[in-house]
Amino acid sequence: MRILHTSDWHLGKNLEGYSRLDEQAEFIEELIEIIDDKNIDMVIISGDVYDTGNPPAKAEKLFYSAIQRISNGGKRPVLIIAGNHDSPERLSAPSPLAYEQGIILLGTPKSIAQVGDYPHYRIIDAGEGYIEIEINEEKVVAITIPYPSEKRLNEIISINMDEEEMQRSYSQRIGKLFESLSSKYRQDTINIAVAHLFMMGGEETDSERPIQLGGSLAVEPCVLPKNAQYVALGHLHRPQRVKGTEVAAYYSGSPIQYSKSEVSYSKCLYIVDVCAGKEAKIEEVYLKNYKPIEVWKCESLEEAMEKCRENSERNLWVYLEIKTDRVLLQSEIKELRRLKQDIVEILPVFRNQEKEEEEIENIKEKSIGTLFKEFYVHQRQVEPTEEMMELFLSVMMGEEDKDASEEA
Ligand SMILES: [Mn+2]
Repeated sequence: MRILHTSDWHLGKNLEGYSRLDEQAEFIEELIEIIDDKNIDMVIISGDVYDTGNPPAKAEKLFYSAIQRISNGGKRPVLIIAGNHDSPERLSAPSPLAYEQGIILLGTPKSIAQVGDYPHYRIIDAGEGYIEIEINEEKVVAITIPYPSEKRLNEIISINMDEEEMQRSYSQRIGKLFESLSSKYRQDTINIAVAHLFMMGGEETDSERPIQLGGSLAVEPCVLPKNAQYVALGHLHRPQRVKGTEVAAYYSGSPIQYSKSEVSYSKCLYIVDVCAGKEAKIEEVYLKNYKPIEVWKCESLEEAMEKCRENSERNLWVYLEIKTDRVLLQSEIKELRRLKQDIVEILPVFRNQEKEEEEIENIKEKSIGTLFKEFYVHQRQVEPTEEMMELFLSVMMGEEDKDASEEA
């Protein structure tokens, strides 16, 4: 069986208020091309379909048309779990209509898919956290863990636990869940897991939003089910294999650069060739960069203007940093924006500010005597006499003694 793994679409997400829907629609087109080209049997989306629990209508429309086209009338099942950005209820609301279409939407770790014979596939068995699907005479058992928030796992999180205990028990609880659910795996089935989790040691970016406020409830890689042939993860936006485990566990990452911290690597998805009892073969497929984000650091306003002019035809999002001695005029900002579309931020970097920051750094390293001498020279244009230096230092010492006695 050939499975395609993608996640973190974040449909409806903006960049500093600028819509990314056009790029998201381009991604869907490329995705469907890949799916057709590569004869994919099943598609997995590991959460964060939307950017918010209440997505804009255009984002929902894009999602519905995408999954309808992917599933091809139910011939190619699509398994979707909710991420920390999705509303589980809202994401899974179309379920009664979706099964016939080959679309399986699971909102929470407790969600149970609807067993049934559908026109082109079967859901043979399902329960909290697992599903067995038959597609083209092959059977897949998938452990499914849509984003397990603290609230959704609150039975093990007690108020009296300290942070370390809480962390341990969260990870352990997920481990227990994997352990008990993996009893559904069999010799004659393809055994996989689909989860939206933050695995310890994973590389983060600026666009994920912490999975838990006030400290991440990270999961240790050692708790992943040993006998899973592939674990399709969602949450981290950089594609990566989970380190610290033998299990083939991957984050597909987001299909689009969602912050300027993501500009240094390519986006991708994974194609997994897997059959019962054999090691999975995993292929990384790189996606186009539909509209790159670039950060331009310019030494002057003139350089910034020139750069805008040179790149006026390129389809980009631009963060502009300009070194300057003064505040930029509205007319100058307007001119920059006229020359180059889609400048998402103009950041003036004041030369004085740089200098001041440098000076503050220097001050920390100097003795009080040296600082006094420099100040004196600055004020009077002559160096202080030795007597004056001694007097200053003795006054300073006296002050320190006084401070010390007052504190006691
Ligand atoms: Mn995400």
